[in-house]
Amino acid sequence: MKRLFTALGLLSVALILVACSGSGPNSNTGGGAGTPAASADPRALQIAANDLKFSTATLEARAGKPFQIVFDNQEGAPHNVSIYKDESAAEKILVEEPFSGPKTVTYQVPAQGAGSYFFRCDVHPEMKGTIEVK
Ligand SMILES: [Cu+2]
Repeated sequence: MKRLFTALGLLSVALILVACSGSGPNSNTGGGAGTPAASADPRALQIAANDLKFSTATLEARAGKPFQIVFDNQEGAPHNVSIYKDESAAEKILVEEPFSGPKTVTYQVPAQGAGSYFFRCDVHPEMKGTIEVK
């Protein structure tokens, strides 16, 4: 029985070590709120929402490579960052559930070809911008 407790003790130490080693040099991803599995890529695109506005209207990503968007919703109003082929929003590239802040969520965006893409908050369509992929 004593051996079992020792094993459990070692296991919890291991879990704590794993939990602590998760945060890399990028400290911009909030206090462990968002998605637990995704460790933030240092090249991840950064965008925030506050006062019903995005912090930027232009994002840039590399063509042919999956990329991440770290979205920091700083207010209680629900927002998302949805990506569409163009402003008609007819062709979806990434559409995730809007969420209320303050909270940071990291989106995983599949690789895209070079071009100019449209993003918006689906709740507030006047919150919008362009992702340049090149
Ligand atoms: Cu919104």
